[in-house]
Amino acid sequence: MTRIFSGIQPSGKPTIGNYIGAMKQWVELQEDSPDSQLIFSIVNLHAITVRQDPDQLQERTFDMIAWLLALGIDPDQGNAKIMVQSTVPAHSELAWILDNYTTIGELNRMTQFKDKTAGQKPEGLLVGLYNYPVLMAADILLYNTDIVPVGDDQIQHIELTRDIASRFNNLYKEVFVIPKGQIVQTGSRIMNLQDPSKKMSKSSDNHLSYILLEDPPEQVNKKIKKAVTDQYNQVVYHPATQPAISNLINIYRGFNGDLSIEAIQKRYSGLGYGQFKQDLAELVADTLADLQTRYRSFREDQAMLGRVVAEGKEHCQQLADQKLDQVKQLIGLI
Ligand code: ATP
Ligand code: LTN
Repeated sequence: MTRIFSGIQPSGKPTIGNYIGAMKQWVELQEDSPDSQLIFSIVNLHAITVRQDPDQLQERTFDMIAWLLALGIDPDQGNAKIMVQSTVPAHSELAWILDNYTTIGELNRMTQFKDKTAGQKPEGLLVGLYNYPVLMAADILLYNTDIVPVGDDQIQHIELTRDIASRFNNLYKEVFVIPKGQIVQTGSRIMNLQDPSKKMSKSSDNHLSYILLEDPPEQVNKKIKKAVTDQYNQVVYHPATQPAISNLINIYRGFNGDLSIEAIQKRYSGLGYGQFKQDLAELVADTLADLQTRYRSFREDQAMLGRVVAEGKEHCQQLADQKLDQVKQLIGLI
């Protein structure tokens, strides 16, 4: 049986980057591999590596669960579970243990940390943000995970997880499964609509830089219309020389995978950016409108959301405690 684990931070509202790079893939995996065991975690302990408003963090945790349900993750169906990271203490406990099998040299190489702290004085940076990848390794390793479906920016963290796990296994015995990262073919890194050299991110300050899953059609239209483009006015896919239009093509494909890149280029040949942007806005807005209807009905059902949290906790605590006990025994902790 293949075990699949992934996570998303409740650090903001989910964007179409999260959807195309990660969440859509999760739903497909759930449907395509009925024999797999899947766990999707709302990683609220990761979210506190950046200061959060407590009430908002709680609300966003439930928002994120409702989004996963709206997209089609179905914990009642049996093979997929949704869990909130802070409800299973073994995540934090294993992270502390793995800290002692991870070097400062390894953490210094993490590009996400470097990007998130660029220009700040090292003295004031939080230890949690630095240590973030070790907690992620703990999340993954607790569940004998084989596959971790993520966006491209997380691959380096999964490589680190593999290194930590192998080091531990070599020192003691084969207690950890060595996981593999998995990214989607197109759209594994959706870029910022205002600056295609940066990743689209839900915690960006510029609301024109991202499209939220909850954005109404007017917002989607406005953001796509205002999205920066390249200078050629041709719908051509060439990420190196025409990154802005290539990003919009990736978004198009994220919402309609039936059209190949070639087919899109052909359809818009000679039409310029205007027509393409208009069609893209309509495609995105229509798809999101359907999802938003589903989202609202799940989000209103607080009793059901509470049940999902409780069941996820119960399922995961058992598995995680088993693994944690094995680890503790191996290193002499009682
Ligand atoms: P934050 O802005 O708070 O750092 P984020 O928007 O980058 O958050 P995460 O919660 O860190 O999102 O990521 C959840 C999943 O979504 C991860 O698998 C991540 O790789 C994926 N993801 C995030 N942003 C993008 C993007 N722009 N394109 C593709 N995948 C993405
Ligand atoms: N760091 C991830 C979120 C995350 C995660 C995980 C992803 C935390 N734990 C375990 C996959 C597996 C991010 O997207 N920023």
